Amino acid sequence: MVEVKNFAFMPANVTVPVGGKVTWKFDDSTAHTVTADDNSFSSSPMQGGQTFSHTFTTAGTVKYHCSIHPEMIATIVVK
Ligand SMILES: [Cu+2]
Repeated sequence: MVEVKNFAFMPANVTVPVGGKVTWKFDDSTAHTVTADDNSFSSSPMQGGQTFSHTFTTAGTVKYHCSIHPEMIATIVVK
């Protein structure tokens, strides 16, 4: 579970096994997205109280950001 709060992804670095699912819980006063840097997946703009999940099926390092606030960056390591 990654919390999206105060214009940040917390924790910013998460490791999951191949096939692992990550859920983001949005808890901020403005909308954010979870968008892979390579655009392999993206949520729509999510308001506080909503969640978004993605299952990672390929090993590797996935960098992602918020498309509304590109300074919000974080990483998922799949192994
Ligand atoms: Cu944002």
